[in-house]
Amino acid sequence: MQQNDFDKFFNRAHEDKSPNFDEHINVAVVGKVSAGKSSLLNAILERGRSDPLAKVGAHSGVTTKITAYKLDKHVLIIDCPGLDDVRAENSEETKEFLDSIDLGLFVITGSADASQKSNYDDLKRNCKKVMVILNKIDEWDDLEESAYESVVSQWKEVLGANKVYGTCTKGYDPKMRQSAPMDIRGVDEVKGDIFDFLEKVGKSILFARHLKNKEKYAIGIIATALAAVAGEAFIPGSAAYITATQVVAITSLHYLYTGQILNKSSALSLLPQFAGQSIGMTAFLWAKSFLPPTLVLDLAAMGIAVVITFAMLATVKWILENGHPLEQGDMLKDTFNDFKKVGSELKDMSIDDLKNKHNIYELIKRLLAKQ
Ligand SMILES: Nc1nc2c(ncn2[C@@H]2O[C@H](COP(=O)(O)OP(=O)(O)O)[C@@H](O)[C@H]2O)c(=O)[nH]1
Ligand SMILES: [Mg+2]
Repeated sequence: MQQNDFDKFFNRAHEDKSPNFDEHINVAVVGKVSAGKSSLLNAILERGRSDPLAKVGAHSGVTTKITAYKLDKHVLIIDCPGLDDVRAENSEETKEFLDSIDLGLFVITGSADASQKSNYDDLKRNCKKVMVILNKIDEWDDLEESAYESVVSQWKEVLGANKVYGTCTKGYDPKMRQSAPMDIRGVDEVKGDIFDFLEKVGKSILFARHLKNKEKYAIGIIATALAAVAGEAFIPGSAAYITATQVVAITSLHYLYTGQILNKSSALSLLPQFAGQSIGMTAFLWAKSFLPPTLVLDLAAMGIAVVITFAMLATVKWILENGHPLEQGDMLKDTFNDFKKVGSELKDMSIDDLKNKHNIYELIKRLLAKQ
């Protein structure tokens, strides 16, 4: 394979795989005052009592009915009793928001209330996806299990919803005793489904960046890349495809930890540095140095490509997590060599094992903890 072919394959694959960092996510959190919308938002974003994003509990009669949280220029969350309150604002920004709401979180509490149906329908009409969340499930803690189950089915019936998530998000009210425990339940399931949805529309990374704990998402990026590399080893142009996978994963990790978009050529120029050969070596020569120059790889080369990709991405994750700049060649090289040893057991894995998302996730987590 020649440099020209490599570039051609690489550029095409890079374009296919790269997330669109210019996208926007709009989220509407809708529910009555005091339903726990602010608390839920804090819990979803993994905030603690001491660093909430949304102020909990304080409701003065004069505050406006809507609160907007602009997490960055890509992510806007609006918290309100109903979309009509957003319409009433009637600004350029609210119009844009209303025209493209990705996700609606409809927050309810207590026993079923048919008067909420029109609000819910309005939300459904205006969002790509709506999730109904019954908050304050601790209200049923002392009752028979069936009491909670029947309230859930009543809510489903009055709203015409097929799923109701149950959550508890108690603990963010500054009026609470310092020693009172946080009581967070059901939020992981909500978060998981939010991410599945955002993944489908290619926007999950824009949201993940705002989580306090980025480890899980970072491991997901590495797992996806390793499965891709294993599959790409046997297709024509494999070295270029594998390089594109590596570059996209590096760019994604970089965005997750820093919020900055690393451009393609900067990411490409990092690759040879893992081998400590930064001067004059192109990504093409780097790929050739560990992959045979044929168009199609063999099984042994696949194992090497997987280990090297793991070591590279684990290194990038480690460096970013620890707040170091990526440009430090010596640090890249030393950390890369450490992770190459740690990752050597990946060499003997079958493609099927590498493509089993759950297993590979657990394995990567274990390997990362070894370092
Ligand atoms: N018992 C209980 N109280 C909660 C729960 N979630 C929030 N709260 C409390 O409900 C009150 C209103 O919460 P807040 O998040 O400000 O609601 P919002 O007006 O919808 O934003 C606060 O005192 C919260 O501490 C919960 O799951 N259970
Ligand atoms: Mg609130």
